[in-house]
Amino acid sequence: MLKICGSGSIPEKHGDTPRHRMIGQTPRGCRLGTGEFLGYTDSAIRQVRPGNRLGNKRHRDGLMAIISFRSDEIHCKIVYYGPGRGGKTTNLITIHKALGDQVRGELLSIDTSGDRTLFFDFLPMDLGSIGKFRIKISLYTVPGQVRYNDTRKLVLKGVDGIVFVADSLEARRHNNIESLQNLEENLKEQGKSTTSLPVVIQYNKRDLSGSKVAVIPVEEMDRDLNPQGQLPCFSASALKGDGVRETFKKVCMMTVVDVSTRLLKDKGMSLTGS
Ligand SMILES: Nc1nc2c(ncn2[C@@H]2O[C@H](COP(=O)(O)OP(=O)(O)O)[C@@H](O)[C@H]2O)c(=O)[nH]1
Ligand SMILES: [Mg+2]
Repeated sequence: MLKICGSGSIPEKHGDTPRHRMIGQTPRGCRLGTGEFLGYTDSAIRQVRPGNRLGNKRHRDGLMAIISFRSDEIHCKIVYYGPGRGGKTTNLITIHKALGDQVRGELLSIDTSGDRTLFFDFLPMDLGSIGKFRIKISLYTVPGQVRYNDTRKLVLKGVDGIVFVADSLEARRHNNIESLQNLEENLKEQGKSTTSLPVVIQYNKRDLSGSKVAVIPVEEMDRDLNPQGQLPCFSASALKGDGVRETFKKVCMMTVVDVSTRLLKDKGMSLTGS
């Protein structure tokens, strides 16, 4: 269900940092993990306290596509979901690096008992606006390991669009299937499903096909994860940057169209711009 907010914590202008300051201070000695190999340093990924942002009213209530009249923004939430070690963080870091300073917010991290949830906001300049409202998109990753399901549920609250990052390694086949089932179960608790939301599937680590490690053929991944063929799928190598942009562009487009369609129905607004 859509909710319109009279005011909110979204900064008046992009580039302001009050929201990030509200969340917490940069901790000393925060560890980086996979960011390191992509050239991200401690200062580029800021760690914030768990609970503050993820536990705010919007996420608790599971509301979708927040509208802030104060900042004239419609806020959409896209979550990168999938098995642990599949490449979600690599996707997010690659996207963050590719976006210009003018449109992207700071890359933030919440440490959730050993694994991290990364997120940042950005203004997609090429997706136009809805009525007088600018569109703002937040990208999130979830921790993939089975034991972090509570965090995944929290991150999924209020989701407007999903990228399911599947691991092409044969050894991870079962983890892909299990993670997709887990996504359906968690969405069901919010009264949603992968058929009611914009969902894009990414077959990641395709750079490993032809190498010594066994890789699942794309057709088999289709049979496992997209048997009806109704979801858009992209082959990718997040490590090399291949397919990351295409996946990201598709989910943004689908999400903005879906949100604007719902708004149009509810409030008589329309999507304008290019
Ligand atoms: N060969 C290859 N390795 C990748 C690719 N994407 C991610 N990785 C590696 O897989 C590991 C897990 O990646 P990460 O992004 O942390 O996965 P996450 O747990 O889903 O966030 C890291 O060592 C990455 O370097 C890819 O496209 N190809
Ligand atoms: Mg990760």
